[in-house]
Amino acid sequence: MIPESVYLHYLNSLLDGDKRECTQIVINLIDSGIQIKEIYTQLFQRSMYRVGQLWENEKCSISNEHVATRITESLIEYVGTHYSNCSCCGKKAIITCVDKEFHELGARMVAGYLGAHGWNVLFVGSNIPQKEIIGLIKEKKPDVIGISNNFYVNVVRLLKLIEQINAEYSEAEIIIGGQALANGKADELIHQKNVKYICSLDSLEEYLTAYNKD
Ligand code: B12
Repeated sequence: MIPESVYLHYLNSLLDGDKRECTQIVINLIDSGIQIKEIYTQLFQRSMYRVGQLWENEKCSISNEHVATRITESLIEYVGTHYSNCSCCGKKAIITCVDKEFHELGARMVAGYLGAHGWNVLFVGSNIPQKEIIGLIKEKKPDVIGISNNFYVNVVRLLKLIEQINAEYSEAEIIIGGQALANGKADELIHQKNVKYICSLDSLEEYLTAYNKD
């Protein structure tokens, strides 16, 4: 558990755009044995959700939000590399965002978390044309495909992408996540057997435990 005082210190440093201080806080947490999931969710996700609220209420400018995003992006990579498990478990995942989706921090975290569990991860990121994703899937033949969708307008693109993946490469399991699918939306819209909605890193941990048992 990350202490509230550490979270608040991190949040203030993030809002100040102080990357050096944010990095030092993260290094201290790693040194004190805090694990990747806690740092990703209790520090990075929580602070970015807070940045979002401040931005909505016009208490944080667009440029401050962009700086916070950039700092978070690089620290997700830093922590992911630190915890990266070099003994590969033999499984491969492609983690991407749906076309026209610019939010990619959640997908980055999923990629980092899988990397820490020995998965070979190809992180594609945001705003990639659907045909490119399909091409990569057919080339790399992953065991699992992860798709992130935060902006509700892109849900239709997500449904089309799932349909096309299943038409062209039905061997993979598809995991989907992101805020556009929260509050029951995923259950309402997704009915394919090989598609699972995963709302958090806790759920991803459960998914991996079940996956390893099969
Ligand atoms: C940073 C940010 C941006 C940045 C993104 C930069 C980047 N490189 O990622 C920029 C400035 C580009 C942006 C743009 C926009 N944004 Co914005 N943004 C945010 C903000 C503040 C933080 C997002 C974030 O990184 N969160 C932290 C991550 C870690 O959380 P997460 O994505 O939820 O991921 C977790 C889970 O959802 C899950 N998960 C996510 N993906 C996946 C994938 C898989 C496979 C799995 C298993 C799990 C999983 O696991 C993650 C870890 O727990 C949010 C506020 C918020 N509440 O999040 C708004 C927010 C997401 N944005 C929003 C909006 C509306 C927009 C814009 C339309 C604004 C505008 N008017 O232009 C555009 C849309 C652009 C587009 N086409 O996508 C809304 C979305 C509402 C909705 N559901 O549709 C939010 C919620 C703000 C709000 N409350 O209104 N945004």
